[in-house]
Amino acid sequence: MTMSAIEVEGPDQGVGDFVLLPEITMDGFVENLKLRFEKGRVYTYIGEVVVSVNPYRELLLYRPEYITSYKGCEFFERPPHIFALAEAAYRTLKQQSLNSCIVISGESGSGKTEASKIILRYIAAVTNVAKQAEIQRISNILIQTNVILEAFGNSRTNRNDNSSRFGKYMDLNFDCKFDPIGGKIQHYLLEKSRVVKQQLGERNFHSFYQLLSNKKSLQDYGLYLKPENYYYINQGQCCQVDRIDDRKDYQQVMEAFNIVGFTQDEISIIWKIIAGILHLGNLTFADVDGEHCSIVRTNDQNDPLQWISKLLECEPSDISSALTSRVVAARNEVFQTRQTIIRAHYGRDALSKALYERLFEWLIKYINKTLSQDDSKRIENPCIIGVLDIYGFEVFENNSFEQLCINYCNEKLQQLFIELVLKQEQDEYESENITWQHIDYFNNKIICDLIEQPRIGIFAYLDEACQIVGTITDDMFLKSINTAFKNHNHYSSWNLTPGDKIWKNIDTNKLFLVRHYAGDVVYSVDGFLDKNRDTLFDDFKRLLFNSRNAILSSMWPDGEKSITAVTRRPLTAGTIFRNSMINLSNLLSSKQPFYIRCIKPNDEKSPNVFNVTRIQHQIGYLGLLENVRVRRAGFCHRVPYDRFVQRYKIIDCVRANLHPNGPFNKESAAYICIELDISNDVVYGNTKLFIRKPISLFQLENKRTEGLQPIITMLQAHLRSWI
Ligand code: AOV
Ligand code: MG
Repeated sequence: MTMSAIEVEGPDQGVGDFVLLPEITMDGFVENLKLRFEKGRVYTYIGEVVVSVNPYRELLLYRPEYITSYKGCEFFERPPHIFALAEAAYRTLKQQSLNSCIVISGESGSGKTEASKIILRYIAAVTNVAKQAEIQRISNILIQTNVILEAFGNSRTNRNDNSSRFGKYMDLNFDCKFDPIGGKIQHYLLEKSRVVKQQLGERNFHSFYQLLSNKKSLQDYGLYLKPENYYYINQGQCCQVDRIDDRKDYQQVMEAFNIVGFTQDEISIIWKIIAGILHLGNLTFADVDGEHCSIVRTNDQNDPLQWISKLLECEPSDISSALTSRVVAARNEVFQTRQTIIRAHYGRDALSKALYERLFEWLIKYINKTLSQDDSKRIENPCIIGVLDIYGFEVFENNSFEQLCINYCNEKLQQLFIELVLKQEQDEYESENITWQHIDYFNNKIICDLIEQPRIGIFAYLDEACQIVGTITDDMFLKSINTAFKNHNHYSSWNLTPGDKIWKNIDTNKLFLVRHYAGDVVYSVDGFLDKNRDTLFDDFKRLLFNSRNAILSSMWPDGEKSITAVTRRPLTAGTIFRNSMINLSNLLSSKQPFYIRCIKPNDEKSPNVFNVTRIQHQIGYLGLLENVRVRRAGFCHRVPYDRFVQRYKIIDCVRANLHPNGPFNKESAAYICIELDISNDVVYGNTKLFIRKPISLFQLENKRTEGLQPIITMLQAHLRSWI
């Protein structure tokens, strides 16, 4: 491929920056997006924001020659691309010594995770000019960690075949030569309920199916049954998915484990835990006398208890008593109480979820250790680019506590976008000494408040309900929020009216609705209290701490403590999540932000369908039209003087006011503007030239092309004479 083939972006491909649209209307916006989508131009700018439409097919846009062509370039110098944004974030670091962050948002399946990987690939490719082995190692690990985290943290949902079920913020650290020297991953709330329960059409985490696809080792794990026969992975009735090759993915994960540096023992216990969880799902209980229960043994090669014991290296009797009884401490005495069959099943699921969660956390910790800087060469304050890839806004048939957290997280990001994009504009106009005009748009702070406010938000009511001693049910919590938010514009209690769709398995008396920025979501309150309390019985902690496997035992250090009455109430899941979101907002605000706004073109995962209604909805709630208006209200384009003169000097050189070698300053820029008669449309800031109307930018670009034409013709003639 030649460079020119990469460069070309003709007029039939729409405008590369929405600010260049003659008029800012929804129709115009969608038409431009569609035109570009059809031509495989899936990226378009709004100033420095990248709007990305999921192509749902492999594009040739990410090859090494593309990477090279974006290196060292300004945004507008090349066709819109995520590479340009990664380059800008990287340059911010290099030239202005500012830490930056890239915030990727958009609903589930819109392409956030793919975008984050494209960024990593770009950074890995443009750094390490000196080809140092250690820097190469770090770059490889950064890329390979994604393979591992996706296997254990992603899953097929009804929205996305590879849906992130945890939030991820990754700090990339750079040294004084701006090469990557390490990183740190922060994760947010893994949707662990998926380990034991999946909706129809959905799967458990990929890791389970990957393990089962590796036929060679199934004997070692006692996994003799077909995938459809394991309860923890068959509820969605789709163990096999067309677009997922579990076998190939398993091999990639194994390769990634090796590259990151996991030992054989570590790899072995990881898969043993996964297999152990599969067996736990098939372990059932028999009622003894209405009050007590016992584990059902099958006495054949599939006996779950025997395999759990073997894989987790715990005594069968210890597993049995942890699952069928509970040790309780009260008033300086220790009792053992027997569990009913319902409580035992509940305990089994709690144990499986916790095993998986601890494994996931251990993986992240392990990866962070590998990514942390070598103590001998530690740099105190490395430069940082943060990349945020979080679960997207989602609505399912049944939405629970996890969806409330996920959608709240998206509210927080939207709020940050509103504040920072506006603030940035204002700051820039201020620092450049320019006056500007305010644009109105919907501020979703009211919805964030509804959910997160101390004492009077939904999470606070939930915590309050969890703290009440005695029997308190999900319904009682629902009543309390129905009363509290009776008059809130973004909340409504949900009363069934004739004609409403009644979903299977959902108790319609347990619903409430939140009017999110991205649409209405009906939540079922069923299980809210339990998920928020997130209690894990000490019996399980002790059981796993006492495992003979040292690695597994190290995941359960809290199982070591002796049996005592609980004195302090641990923080609830909702509060932990809320706090982590507030911290995340603060962290992102402290860095120079860059945005990728992802759009999902259709719900069929098709490369050919551009569903206008769905897209209009996303443009609407992402506030993209307002974003363009804000960007244009003042100025459609701003550029530092040196860059401006470099690019457009050809226009004035003809008149010889300007020497080709500069100076590249405000005065030279003014010559060009006078020559083109656009002086009335520009404002001279302290360091940058601000252009108001897109037409002036067009004029500049046209004149530049005109000016270049004689040179190109001359060069072509010259070349011909050589052939
Ligand atoms: P998400 O991260 O935004 O959803 P993904 O990044 O997982 O979405 O994208 C969903 C699927 O769309 C991918 O698995 C690819 O098949 C396809 N896709 C996305 N971007 C591209 C691209 N640039 N080129 C080719 N295919 C792409 V979620 O994690 O569910 O919120 O929670
Ligand atoms: Mg994702």
